[in-house]
Amino acid sequence: MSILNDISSWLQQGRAPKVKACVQQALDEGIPAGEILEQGLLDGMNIIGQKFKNNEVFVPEVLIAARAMTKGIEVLRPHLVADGVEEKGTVVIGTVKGDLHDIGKNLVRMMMEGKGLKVIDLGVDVPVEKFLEAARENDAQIIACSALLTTTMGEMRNVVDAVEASEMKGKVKIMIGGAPITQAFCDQIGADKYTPDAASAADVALAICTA
Ligand code: B1M
Repeated sequence: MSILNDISSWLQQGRAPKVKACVQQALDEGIPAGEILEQGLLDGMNIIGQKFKNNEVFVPEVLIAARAMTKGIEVLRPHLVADGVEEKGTVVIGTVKGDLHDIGKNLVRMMMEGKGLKVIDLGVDVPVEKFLEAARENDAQIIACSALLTTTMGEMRNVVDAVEASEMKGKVKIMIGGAPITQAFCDQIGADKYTPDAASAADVALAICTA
């Protein structure tokens, strides 16, 4: 069994110390950080997601798997984020109000930091006003919203509407993403950019900030 399979497997069992050790071992073996993320950590989390959907595992198992994933990402983080890159712009990021999922949002943040962007992370369950306040205070070019629930994705429309109604209209771009989000939804609510994954979110954010 390869080390990437081990990472996926330990993650599914929620064994954070094992996940950390295997991620470190994979790095020591010279496996690129992106590969460890995709084929180890994300592979394990996708399997857990599928089992969660099929009622084969429940919230506690998902939570400990998520914690193991976060620990693995901590080891990977310095390898995903380039050191000492000059800041090229400012992004305010958060998971929208009512939504507590933060793993994808954290990946987006890391990838953006890796592109040399300054990222103000507001965490989860972020109300509209907090996004606007942080963007205003930090003179951000982008507000980036993540949502994982069909019941919370509507909050993104509220962010768009609030920016439209403020003095920031036209100055700050709104990027959206998360599992239930699509380009069609982005068009429907009038957000500026939808991206399906963390890497493309970082590319688009950099393009906006350096345009
Ligand atoms: Co929840 N959950 N969850 N959950 N959870 C989902 C999302 C679900 C699809 C599971 C399922 O039924 N198959 C389902 C949503 C169904 C729906 O709305 N259609 C669901 C549900 C129902 C729930 C609860 C309601 C369960 C309950 O209590 N009965 C509850 C809600 C709590 C709340 O938020 N208010 C809940 C709770 C939880 C946990 C707390 C247990 C835990 C979250 C822990 C945490 O985040 N710290 C959890 C988890 C882990 C999941 C699954 C299994 C995995 C999510 C994840 O982290 N994926 C998930 C099933 C799944 O997605 N397969 C599920 C890995 C992550 C890297 O992917 O976040 O999609 P993701 O991010 C991707 C892209 O989407 C994108 O980039 C990332 C990768 O490159 N992306 C962006 C994300 N944000 C972006 C922003 C961008 C651009 C790209 O631009 C700004």
